[in-house]
Amino acid sequence: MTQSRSPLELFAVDDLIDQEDLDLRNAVRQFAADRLAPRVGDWYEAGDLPARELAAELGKLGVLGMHLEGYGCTGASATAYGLACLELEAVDSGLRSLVSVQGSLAMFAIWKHGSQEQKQQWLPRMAAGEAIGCFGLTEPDFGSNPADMRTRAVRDGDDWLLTGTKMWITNGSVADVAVVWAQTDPDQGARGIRGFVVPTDTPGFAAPKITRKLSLRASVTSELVLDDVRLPQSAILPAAQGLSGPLSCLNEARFGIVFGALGAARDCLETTIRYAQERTLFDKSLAAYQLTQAKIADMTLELGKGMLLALQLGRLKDQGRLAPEQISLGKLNNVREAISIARECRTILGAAGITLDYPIMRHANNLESVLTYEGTSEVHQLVIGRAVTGQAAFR
Ligand code: TGC
Ligand code: FAD
Repeated sequence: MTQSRSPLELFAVDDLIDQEDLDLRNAVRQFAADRLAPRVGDWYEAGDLPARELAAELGKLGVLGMHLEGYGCTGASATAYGLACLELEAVDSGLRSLVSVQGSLAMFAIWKHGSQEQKQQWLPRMAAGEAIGCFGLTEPDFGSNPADMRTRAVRDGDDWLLTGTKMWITNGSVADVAVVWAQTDPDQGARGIRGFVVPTDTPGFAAPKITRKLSLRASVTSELVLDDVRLPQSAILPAAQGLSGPLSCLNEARFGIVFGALGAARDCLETTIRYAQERTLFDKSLAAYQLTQAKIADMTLELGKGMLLALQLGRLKDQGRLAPEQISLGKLNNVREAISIARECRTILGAAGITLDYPIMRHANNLESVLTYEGTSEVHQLVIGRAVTGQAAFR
């Protein structure tokens, strides 16, 4: 028997990463191993997690809005942010989601499109994990097609009245602040879809938790019900006009998923290799069968290729050159391959693979959500299709 090497070591991917980014990655990896991995199975089984306690710890670690500058944010590179997502999702996609929604969706929306007052009021507390944010774009009838959303903001004197329902909103029931997207009437001085910063204790706002989920169970998912929520003019995000406002935030979160999904895949594959080495079947180790090795070799290849793609997208983002359709390449490929790796790993574990004693089926179930949120695989195929054919086929 020769010495075994981990799949990503084989690609020497760490050679492509700056030392500063590696240091941040290693700090998140250590935190994940010490504070998250031992507890995540219980959170998953319970269908809940201590979001407030975790937000405070993640804030201390410096990963909330870590790729943003100023307002108490770490100001790390995009690549470091991606690597942090990878380490968190190696524990559970729900934990990466908590961080993605806080930093890339709620904080980024305020950081990029907000007023100075909104930034000062929310960003330092959100970076520290003292305030939790959520991002309400999806509605019951408008997921892939947010352009036709029904939530409306209408003028009432100097105020806005917000009415509608948002669906599948991560962190909704535990949030202190919701960034909510709504249609506005052009006659009322605003243009199309606009974003609003809504403190969740505003009368008329409710966020019932969605239960009975079989995926992303270590994550809070909610409905947002807005019933004539009265907001001052200062609640509108001044710099976001039209659908490009929310879509610009999705770019950030999708980028994190490009790396994050590989974390889930890495955990599945490393767990499976260890299991196969220890499991004896018929008269030898499961890892010593050619059929097992063919599976492991193919998965190693896809994990490494996904990582090279993620690092290339990270490099482009750090250079300010990353286009949305390039993010779609990464989100489509890496989530699709991660779910395929999780399912293949499950076969190698046999019955043991279906339990919470191993992370594999938990990852596989989570990746069903990851495949759907932040743009379904089909939406990303259509984005890539439009980029290479020049023809939009969404409608
Ligand atoms: P389309 O006509 O293509 O574009 C409308 C306007 O938006 C601009 N734009 C973008 N801007 C920034 N980033 C992008 N990625 C952009 N894509 C388009 C575009 O230039 C245009 O601007 P303007 O100024 O000309 O008005 O829009 P469309 O209605 O045809 O839709 C295109 C489509 C289908 C790609 C888009 O609607 C889409 O991406 N749908 C998927 C929705 C989605 O991903 N929702 C995610 C909700 S959040 C979530 O899931 C959180 S999960 C928790 C977690 O992250 O962990
Ligand atoms: P639909 O849009 O109804 O799509 C159904 C199917 O039709 C999919 O296979 C889709 O690919 C396909 N389809 C759609 N359009 C086309 C087309 N043109 N051609 C061919 N096929 C098409 N949203 C938020 O705003 N904030 C959040 O924090 C958030 N968190 C989430 C957390 C979880 C756990 C989940 C599961 C979802 C979350 N979402 C959130 C919602 C998520 O973004 C949507 O579920 C997603 O955008 C897809 O919308 P939908 O579920 O309505 O599916």
